[in-house]
Amino acid sequence: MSAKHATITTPIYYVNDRPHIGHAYTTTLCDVWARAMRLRGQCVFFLTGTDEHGVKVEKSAAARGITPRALADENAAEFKRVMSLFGLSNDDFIRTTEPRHERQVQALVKRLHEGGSVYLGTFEGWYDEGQEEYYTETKAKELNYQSPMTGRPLVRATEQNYYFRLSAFQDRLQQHFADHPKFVQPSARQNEVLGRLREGLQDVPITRTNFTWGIPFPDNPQHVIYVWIDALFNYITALGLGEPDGDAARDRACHWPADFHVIGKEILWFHAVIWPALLMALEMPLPKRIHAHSFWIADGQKMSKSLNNFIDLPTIEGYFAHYGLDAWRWYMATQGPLTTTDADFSARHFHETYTNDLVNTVGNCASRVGAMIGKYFGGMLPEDAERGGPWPERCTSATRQWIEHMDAFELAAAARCGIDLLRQIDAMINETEPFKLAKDPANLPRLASILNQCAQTVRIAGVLLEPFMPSKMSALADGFGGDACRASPWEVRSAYGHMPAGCAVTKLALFPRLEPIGKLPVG
Ligand code: ME8
Repeated sequence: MSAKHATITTPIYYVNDRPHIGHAYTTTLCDVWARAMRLRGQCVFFLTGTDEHGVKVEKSAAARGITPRALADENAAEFKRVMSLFGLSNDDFIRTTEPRHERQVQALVKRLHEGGSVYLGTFEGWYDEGQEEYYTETKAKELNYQSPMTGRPLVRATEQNYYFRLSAFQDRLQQHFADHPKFVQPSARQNEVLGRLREGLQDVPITRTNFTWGIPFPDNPQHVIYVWIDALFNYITALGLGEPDGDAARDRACHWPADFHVIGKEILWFHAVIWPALLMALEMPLPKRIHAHSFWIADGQKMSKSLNNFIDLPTIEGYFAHYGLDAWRWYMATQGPLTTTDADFSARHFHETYTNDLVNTVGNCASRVGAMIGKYFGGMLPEDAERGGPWPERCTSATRQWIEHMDAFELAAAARCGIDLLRQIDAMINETEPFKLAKDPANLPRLASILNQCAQTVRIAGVLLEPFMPSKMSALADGFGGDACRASPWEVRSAYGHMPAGCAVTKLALFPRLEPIGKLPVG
């Protein structure tokens, strides 16, 4: 049987901005999921990249006196560097200025044009220059004719453009939402989209003539393909689907449809309505799910360029240096704005999470169990005459729930499955008091069973936590069974009792107790 395919994508990020916490967040979430699916033996394709065309890039480049391509090259390189700094395991990094992308976008747009879903016409509407987005009259009025992002007035704009016949897909989209109640998650977001969808859809312009930094419309190059249409196509151009006979498609077509497009809430409309309609027009399958998370905010305030309060790369690197990369990933995946509420990033909360979850629970549990096996059994896993007691069932159930949560992209809940096992182990140690049992040799068999059960369970918890903290959990796996256990396929690795009696168990110091980051001497 061939492995199940698992495909996940991040938005592709604008190169007119430096990488910041928002980009790190979405990409880390996808990375956790991708690692979880790889752990389960699935054939994963995890895609990220950069969105490099459009007026914003053209303007930022002009402001610096360089060409748009020079700006794009510089910032795309920076995004790539950051991805590797963060230990992100993406399988591809697509840039929209790459020939493979540009070629396919033209081919796809040509197909849409020839099929009648794209036509030439005149458009007039309320335009948000900062966001490069048109609004309907109703929406513009609601916004008081001001950009919701920049506050600048919307302008009345008229253009001859190519339009995408979005209005033709209203019924099919509504039907798709009705048939797939989890198409957009969280469900509150699906309702939002559906509400707006019911207001009716208008055709949307998909080309511009007011700038040149973009992909020319096939056979009419003074029209440039609108950056959003160009960008959305990345999800299939990376798989080669715009050239069905090409090499990329041969290897990668199996990865469509994607399981998840993970995005921030601000770009949901494009992903939940425009993108599916484009795919319908191309007669291609739709992605299975779109997960729109909320925002990191800082001290109760929206992070924005104008407030200059983004948690930027140097700040993030400060956290890496102090707490380590895995602690950062843990905080992102378990405390972030994964659902409908924004999450406040605070140094204090970070520190509390680090101390409670990682020092006091994961680190402490692994170190206690390793230390006792060292002390009472010379560092070798003792026999368990009780055959695991309640623990095999507890571990199986935790693993089953972990799988369900991962499949649903409930990452914080999946993380809890691992942490809860360790908390239960801690509780058992406190209850059974092995250090007291050890005083009487008659208790040796009982002591052996308890510590075997602890070790087996710690090892499984480590497996469940591995996608979140790959390097720390690799160290844990070294101490609990080593390569012999790690090299096994998922079914074996995730099974209770996989560590044989007699194998080495070592005491580990995974997460040192630290001072809060703010209390460090500066400089
Ligand atoms: O929108 N909290 O790119 P972009 C959490 N190029 N996530 C955040 C965030 C925050 N405060 N701020 C940004 C674009 N993000 C387009 C996308 S896709 C075909 C084209 C994350 O560079 C979040 O994932 O502005 C958001 O959707 C993305 O960064 C926007 O990145």
